[in-house]
Amino acid sequence: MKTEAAKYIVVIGLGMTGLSVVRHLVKKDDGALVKVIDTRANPPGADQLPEGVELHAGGWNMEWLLAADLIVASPGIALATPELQQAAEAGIEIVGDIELFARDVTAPVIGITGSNGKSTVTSLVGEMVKASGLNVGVGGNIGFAALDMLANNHDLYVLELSSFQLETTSSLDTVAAVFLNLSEDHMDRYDGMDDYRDAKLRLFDQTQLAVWNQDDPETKPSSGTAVSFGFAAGDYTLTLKEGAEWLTAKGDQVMPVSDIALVGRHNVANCLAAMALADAAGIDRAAQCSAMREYRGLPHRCQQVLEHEGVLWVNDSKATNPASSLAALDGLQLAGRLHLLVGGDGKGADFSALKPVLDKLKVTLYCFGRDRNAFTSLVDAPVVTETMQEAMDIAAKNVASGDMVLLSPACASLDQFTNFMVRGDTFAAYAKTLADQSAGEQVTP
Ligand code: UMA
Ligand code: ADP
Repeated sequence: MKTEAAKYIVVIGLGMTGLSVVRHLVKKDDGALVKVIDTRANPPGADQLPEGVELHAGGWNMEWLLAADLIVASPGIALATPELQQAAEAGIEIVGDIELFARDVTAPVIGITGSNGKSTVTSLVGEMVKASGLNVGVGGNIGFAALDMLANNHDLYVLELSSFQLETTSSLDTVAAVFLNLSEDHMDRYDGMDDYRDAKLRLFDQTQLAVWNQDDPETKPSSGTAVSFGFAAGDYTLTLKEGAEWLTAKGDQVMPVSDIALVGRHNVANCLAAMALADAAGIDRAAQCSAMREYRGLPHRCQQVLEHEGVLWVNDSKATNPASSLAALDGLQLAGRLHLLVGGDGKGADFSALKPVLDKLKVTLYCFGRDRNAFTSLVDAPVVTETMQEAMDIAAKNVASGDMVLLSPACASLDQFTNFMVRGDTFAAYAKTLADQSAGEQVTP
């Protein structure tokens, strides 16, 4: 029962975020009554709910919702959902997990958003802070709920923030925050690019230093203290030294680009952004350089998972929008043919930007998943299949030494997989199965 003193808090969505919110609220032990609603019939994490916390699954419970003093909504639930709109119109405050984090965090926070590169920059900055000897918490949209970090009392937090999380956040103070880039994504959740951009720009509202991308003017803040990064201009940029490109911070030539362990031009931009953030948090250059020399990146981002009979199998399952697939294809040089696997949940995106790059490559395009037909006009003679595995079966028969089979789907995975990690792991495992089969066929007369 709701009491006069206690707050009645309804958490919408279980999963990783909802569970972290419940754990946080229960731990506070301030008499709040906490209930959870999840529209899924079998929400993930139900078995881990602390005792005494009621769950309503498989639909909405408007009685609970409209009686709440505070609603904490998971990022997977759009604020435009009619039930949440009704609650907002009734004057009930709606926040997200990051807002709760912001209200309770006491150590400095670095915030990272953008359409692509968030996880890479978040983990790279985390490595830089670690190399400097500080106890760092790395979390948020990267896959570790922000509130779950608070109990560890870190010296500094590095938070990856999605536009969904920023929509429900209004008091996050950061020592530095970056908006890495803007490209089409999540058009099923936003009324166009301006709406999506505005959600991301909220990160700059209360930062001590806004870091933006000179090569993508849409990321520029309208006010406040700012620094920029960019290939040709900016406070963090590239300059030449004896014919070689160097990462250059505010005029200091810091490190040759060729020393960066991460591969790909987009990762040079990610390094420039990471340096700007690390500088703002007082991380010394030696620690920054040692992280950039060592850090090889996260799985599922252009990760080679197999080399078999001269064919490379590369898992870029995290390419969930057209710009991230473009980054994988940009400057790709192959002795043989590219077998590119695309498709899934297209989130309403326009894939035509891939065409000019595909035109330059010797490529066979395999289109799978729910939105496979959105890709078929990009090349002559696409291979169209229902599933990724069927596409891989056909690719395995088509490949020759020097070729690459690249999963860079430009789509979310949720139409056929639990998440992008499961899609990437499935790709890697099935590639090995196909390789074993072909090895078996060769020894069997
Ligand atoms: N859902 C329902 N009904 C509900 C609640 C959720 O149908 O009542 C569905 C949503 O439509 C969504 C899915 O369940 O598709 C997962 O949503 P969630 O809010 O339960 O997700 P969490 O498990 O809490 O994971 C979230 C982030 N997921 C999303 O924003 C969709 C994770 O980012 C993040 O790592 C985690 O919190 C910890 O902060 C994932 C992601 O895909 C990697 N993010 C998007 C992206 O990067 O493009 C934004
Ligand atoms: P995010 O967390 O924003 O999804 P990731 O670092 O996980 O970003 O990378 C997602 C995808 O985007 C991968 O395919 C990766 O190769 C690509 N990518 C990484 N950084 C950039 C960038 N700066 N610009 C474009 N694509 C990028």
